[in-house]
Amino acid sequence: TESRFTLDDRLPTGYFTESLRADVLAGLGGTPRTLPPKWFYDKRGSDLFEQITRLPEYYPTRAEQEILEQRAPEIAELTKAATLVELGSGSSRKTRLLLDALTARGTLQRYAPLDVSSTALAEAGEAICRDYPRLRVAGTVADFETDLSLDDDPGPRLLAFLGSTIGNLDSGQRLAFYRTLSLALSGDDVLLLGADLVKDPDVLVRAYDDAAGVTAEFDKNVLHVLNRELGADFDPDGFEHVALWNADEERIEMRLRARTAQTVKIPDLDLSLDFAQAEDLRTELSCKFRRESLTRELHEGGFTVRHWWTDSEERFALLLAVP
Ligand code: AVJ
Repeated sequence: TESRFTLDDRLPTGYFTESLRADVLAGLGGTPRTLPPKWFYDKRGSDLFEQITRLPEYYPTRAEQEILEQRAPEIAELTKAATLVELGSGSSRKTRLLLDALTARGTLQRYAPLDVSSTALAEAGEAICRDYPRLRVAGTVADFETDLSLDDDPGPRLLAFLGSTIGNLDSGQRLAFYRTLSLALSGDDVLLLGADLVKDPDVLVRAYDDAAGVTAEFDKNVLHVLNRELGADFDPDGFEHVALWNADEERIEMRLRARTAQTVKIPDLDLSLDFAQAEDLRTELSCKFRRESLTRELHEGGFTVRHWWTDSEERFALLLAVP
């Protein structure tokens, strides 16, 4: 498989430590205190997320899978893609539905996953290389928020951004992302975007605060990451996992709420943080979408929505948009 598999590491040296330090300085000192969700995903965090996708309460993965099972052949026919680019590829279960359909259609030459984790890319890339003997796999280690250059992949390109990861961005970040992406794509390329939809708040809150406590562990994992990477002394048991529905912004907010007043030291940053009792540290936004407003914001960002598919219960949407 060696010759069909390449891995291009485009992260600047010291990227992890440097951007973690910058994010912690910017986010933990402010009010409200925030951290970007990308720091959840070390080895343990990625394993916990895999467990989340199998929880009875966490419907998005299954709903999106259902749509892809139904629509992958149609997507292959509509796009006739020569390259499947995947942002934030993670586990490849859903990717394979697209690879199968595009392989059957006979147009696919290359799979180009882009992720910040080189180990995740290497593992998933090797497996896909093995299972698709005529496919070239060209992985890129990069942070899609800062580096989106899609270079010389053969077109038409199908750019998949699945799992409603788009919901992690606030509206300003989403607009910037659409604009960069629409400029990077050419006329016959398409964007395939997965988006979780607004629904009963109880269903949403349960999806982010499951009975088994896996999401709570996932949330607190970011504190373990800060302890290990920056020498911080967070006591994860000193914080309570909270998932709340922000009805005005139509988003789930995950927070870690200090159980008691406490001081946290981060020696590598010369920081000492005083948490009041019940003070929140916001660890993730998970925005939920409606057809009209998502179509409108994509349009502002340079995309026209051509197809909109949902699962049978209309919990999740998969859309195809062109620049
Ligand atoms: C991977 C960002 C799509 O927001 O649903 C799952 C992450 N957080 N449970 C989401 C997540 C808590 C997930 N995304």
